[in-house]
Amino acid sequence: MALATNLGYPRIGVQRGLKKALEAFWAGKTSSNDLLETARAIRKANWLLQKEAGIAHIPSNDFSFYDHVLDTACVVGAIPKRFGQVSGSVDLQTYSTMARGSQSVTAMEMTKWFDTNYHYIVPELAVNQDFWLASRKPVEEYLEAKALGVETRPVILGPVSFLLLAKSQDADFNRLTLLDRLLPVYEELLAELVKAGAEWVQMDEPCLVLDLDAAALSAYKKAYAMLGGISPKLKILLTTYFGNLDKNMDAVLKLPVAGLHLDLVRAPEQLAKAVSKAPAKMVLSLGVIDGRNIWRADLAGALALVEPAVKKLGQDRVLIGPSCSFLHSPIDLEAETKLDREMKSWLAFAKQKLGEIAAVARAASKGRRAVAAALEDCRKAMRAKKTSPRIVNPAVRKRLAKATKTMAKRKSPYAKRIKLQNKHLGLPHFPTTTIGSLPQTPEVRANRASYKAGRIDRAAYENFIKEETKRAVLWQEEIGVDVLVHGEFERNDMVEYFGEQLKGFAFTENGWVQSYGSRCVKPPIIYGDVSRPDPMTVRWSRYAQSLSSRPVKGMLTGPVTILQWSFVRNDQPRSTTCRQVALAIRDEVVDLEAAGIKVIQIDEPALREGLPLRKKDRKSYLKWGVEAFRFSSCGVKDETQIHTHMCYCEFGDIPEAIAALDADVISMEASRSKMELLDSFRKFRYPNGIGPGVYDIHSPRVPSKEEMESLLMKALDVFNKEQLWVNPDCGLKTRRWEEVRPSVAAMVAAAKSLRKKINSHAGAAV
Ligand code: 39S
Ligand code: ZN
Repeated sequence: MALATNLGYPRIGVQRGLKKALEAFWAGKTSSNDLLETARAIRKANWLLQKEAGIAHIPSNDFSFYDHVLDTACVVGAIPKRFGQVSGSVDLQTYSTMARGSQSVTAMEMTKWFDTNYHYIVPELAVNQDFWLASRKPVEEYLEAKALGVETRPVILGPVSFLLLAKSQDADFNRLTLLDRLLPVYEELLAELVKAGAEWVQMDEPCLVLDLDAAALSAYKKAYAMLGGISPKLKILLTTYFGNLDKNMDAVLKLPVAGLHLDLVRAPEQLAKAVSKAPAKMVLSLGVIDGRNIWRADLAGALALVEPAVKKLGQDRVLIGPSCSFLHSPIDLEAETKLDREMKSWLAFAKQKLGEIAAVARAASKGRRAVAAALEDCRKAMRAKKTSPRIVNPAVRKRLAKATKTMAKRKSPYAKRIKLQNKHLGLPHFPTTTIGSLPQTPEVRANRASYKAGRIDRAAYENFIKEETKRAVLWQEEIGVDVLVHGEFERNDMVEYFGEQLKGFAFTENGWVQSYGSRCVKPPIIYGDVSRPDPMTVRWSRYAQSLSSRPVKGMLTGPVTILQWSFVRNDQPRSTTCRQVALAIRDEVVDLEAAGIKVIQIDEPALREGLPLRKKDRKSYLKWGVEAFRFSSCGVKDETQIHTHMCYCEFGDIPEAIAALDADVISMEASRSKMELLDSFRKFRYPNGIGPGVYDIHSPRVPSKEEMESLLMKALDVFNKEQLWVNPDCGLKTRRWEEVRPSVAAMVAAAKSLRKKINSHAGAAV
């Protein structure tokens, strides 16, 4: 039999139960026992559901309270010293502090998990890092499932990917040199799993889809030579996802592992080679159901891949699974009550995808006739979608065909624009601003929920939002911020809000996906050609600007980010969809300018995240991505100042692309990594205005004026004083006013103090 397998199931719980339990625990409203209980219930429900769906290899240890990379660091005892001496398992309090920081310690860094919108906690490793088996979470969860009558395959982030995804705490050293110290801990863990009865262990090594050098490949060889030989009873499934093994394939097929998982949604072309070269006995796990998107699978297409592999290898050497963990997929389509039937017939969420896996596995074992009804149903839905009039909009296509290169260029170069803007705006040196959003308090959310549920009418809701906005604008004026924001109280999310107003988008009620820790997003679904029937933000921006004589920024999300944070149609190139979104945003930008908005920010935090994992694919992505941003931003006069914002990524490798956006000002995440960002800008002279974030908004800690001033001094080593802006790392929607008020006030004080210092040094080179 070709068995059905899964690599990971969403852990947030159907009604985001984990989020609610975590936040209640952090707020001191519940005990750690309450939280543990919720977690146990989620795991149980997930295991039983998968068993019910006919999945033979069910994952365990795919659960995490915050992040699975942080969990791995806790398992191998890589707990940075500032979180105190830990003698056993890290308790939930310490674990939370590692992830989120506290008033006295800074959090660990967080960054994007490959090219997804999921963020992982970056392990910090010292040159002489000690590792030890500090937590037995994988063993405990394996036994927990077993006690429920579910045999599982524990999932563990593999040692080489763990090291490659970590960062060096000390002066830069090669993290792979720590492999010899790390492997004994993995050995001990695997031995305990074998003892507990585990037959298979899933070792995730997603770094195998990256461009790797010889040193990394030899680390893989060493690691799996050791782990593969632990026990004749243990079978390792080496899991790769998000891309093609490509040149790494030959080395991987030589590793002494029992099975290899391939992502055949992203890279179906790698299957033929794997099938022909896999050593006798190696099991291939075929990832044919998309874990990253919500479209219903083309079952016949999946079978066309699977059948030749089964023929060559035999059923017993084939597993059928998702392309990657369902961590990135919403949970259950059945929970959607507002999507129409036709739309639902095009979609599948995690739960439905389990059914697809089971169907493909069944057909692979028993022949297509065993799933004839499912195949026929699927074929009908796909044919209907292909010819549906909801998808094509001729006007959008015509406009796109006519778009010209000059539409992607500002009228004058930056040097000329900035003079006009300075006159137009009259800002001091080191102007202060915030990224856009202000606290989305429970009260704001509750009001929106009431409005959506029809408990209050539109007028009542809008009055409430108006009052919030007014209070926010006046507060910013009072503490002396130079370029104000309206606070975005009317928005649920920076992508969903636009998706709801654009044509060609559908949105869900419950399609939550974990973004980081307790934070979730509900990505909209782009199913058809995109257009903007009406202005989306002009009314709120105009209102906010009417409250102040200082500039209030118009706030938009850029086309690449809207694309990256949505579920995107798979029937045309991403670049085409992105250009359609870009033209819709362009219309909004032009309308904001006409409404008297002088500064317009178009956020592109996901530009770096969307960067292809392989170097050879990057140039073309950056070309269309940068062009899309410019399409959206270049419809304005020279006097209008365009800002953009980026966060939570390593930007070091794309400074040219960032400069090519030609935004007048960019604000960037920089403080959690202590302005590491500056190094890349030392090498590359960034020409336009720039605000490297001076404080970490993902932590409840209130920063001091002094520390922000010293970060700004550091920044002045690299940028000149005409260029430098002062702002936090990111938007403030996840923070509480109690934290935001003193933080932003201290930030403004830091800028003022710097102005004084620099002016008293007038004439001296700064
Ligand atoms: N990706 C996206 N799409 N958006 C982003 O802002 C970011 N930022 C970066 C990177 N990726 C992103 C960091 N990631 C959140 C999510 C992701 C983040 C940062 C923050 C976040 O705050 N998410 C909220 C959360 O998890 C949900 C936001 C939302 O959609 O809590 N809120 C809705 C709204 O405000 C629904 C709110 C809600 O939970 O309308 N309502 C309650 C319910 O449905 C009822 C309301 C109540 O009574 O409280 O149960
Ligand atoms: Zn940000």
